[in-house]
Amino acid sequence: MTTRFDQSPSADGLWTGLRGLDGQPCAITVADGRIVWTGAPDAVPAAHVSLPRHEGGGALVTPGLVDCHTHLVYGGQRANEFAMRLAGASYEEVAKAGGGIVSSVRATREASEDSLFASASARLQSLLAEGVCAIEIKSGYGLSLEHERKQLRVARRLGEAHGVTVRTTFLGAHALPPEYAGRSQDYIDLVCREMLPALHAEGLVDAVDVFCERIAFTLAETEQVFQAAQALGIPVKLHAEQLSDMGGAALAARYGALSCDHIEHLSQAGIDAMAAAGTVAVLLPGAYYTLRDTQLPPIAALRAAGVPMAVSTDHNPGTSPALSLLLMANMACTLFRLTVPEAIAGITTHAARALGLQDTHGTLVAGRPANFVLWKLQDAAELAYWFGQRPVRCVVRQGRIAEGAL
Ligand code: DI6
Ligand code: FE
Repeated sequence: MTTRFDQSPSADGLWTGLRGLDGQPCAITVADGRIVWTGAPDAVPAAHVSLPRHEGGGALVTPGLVDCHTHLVYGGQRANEFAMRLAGASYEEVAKAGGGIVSSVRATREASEDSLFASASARLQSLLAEGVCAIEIKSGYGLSLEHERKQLRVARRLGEAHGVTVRTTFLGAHALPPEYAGRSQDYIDLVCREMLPALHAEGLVDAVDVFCERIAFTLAETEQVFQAAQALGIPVKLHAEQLSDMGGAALAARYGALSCDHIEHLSQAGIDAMAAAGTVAVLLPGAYYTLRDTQLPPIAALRAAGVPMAVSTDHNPGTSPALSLLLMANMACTLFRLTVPEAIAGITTHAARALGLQDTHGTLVAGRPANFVLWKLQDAAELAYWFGQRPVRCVVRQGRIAEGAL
């Protein structure tokens, strides 16, 4: 399939006239799509001096951004629920009234694979144009083998077509499908015994997630899914303590989870367990904002415990219809009081770690695939300062100048 990405120019050569996040001048050499050297402009290896030049003109450079928590593939949209909430209904009341996740399940089941690909492609393009070079995409709006497979296949196709690293997460335990009403255990058995093994065998599952919440699945059900994942050697992560403290984070940490996400109601015990397990805290200010939540995640305690904090869009049609990771960085600072360096690490280094991609993404290091962004900005703080604009000059993704130009 011919795509715009395939036609983008190679980024191979010597990139000069750059400034790093520390404000210091720097240069990068790219060969065969990989970073082969990075350092000070006066230390460029002699062998690189004659390579084709890409002159940055003093542009700020950062690693490619990483959006580590999205539900990007779904049918329809849910602006009607936005209106219901404006009229006073809570997220839980909307869900109980037949809206919520289950209404996206209906629309996703009705949609063809190609139409899901087309709608998710358009959304993905917004994120890519802002510098995203790796993204997690969850299933969870199919809730049957056939329809979860369809979502995950679309996620894989998006990665190939757009030249972006996609990590797929199986979120079969997102909500109880209507045909299993009152039979939660039967559905969890289906998830563990049929759906997960089949999708894993098809190479569609990079990680497994559960929505552990009083409106979704219990701690015991969550553990059953984790056991099934562990038996197949698949890493886990968790939608934990968003609306209440269920003890999910401590459970996830016991299973060596990559991340616990949302965590507004996270307890100190949960924080300690995450710190000990090296589990990343994924902060989702878009959902906090949309739901007009008032319970702040325990940022100071996470910081004190040394838990790495990532920031993500949580893009989904119900609680976070957000398509700007920089806006999320801004909100993480304004709403959650992250420092600017924390917010930048949250959408690069720590986000990569939340996906198990810490050895290939999220930092500018020789030997890694060339994923970096040149910004029309003077100061690193501007990354989290502006909102509603796209200050990208160009994006090098998978070794190509994929967005913008010099
Ligand atoms: N947490 C979320 O943020 C989304 N799912 C979840 O478990 C919300 C999904 C939706 O409302 O469609
Ligand atoms: Fe989510």
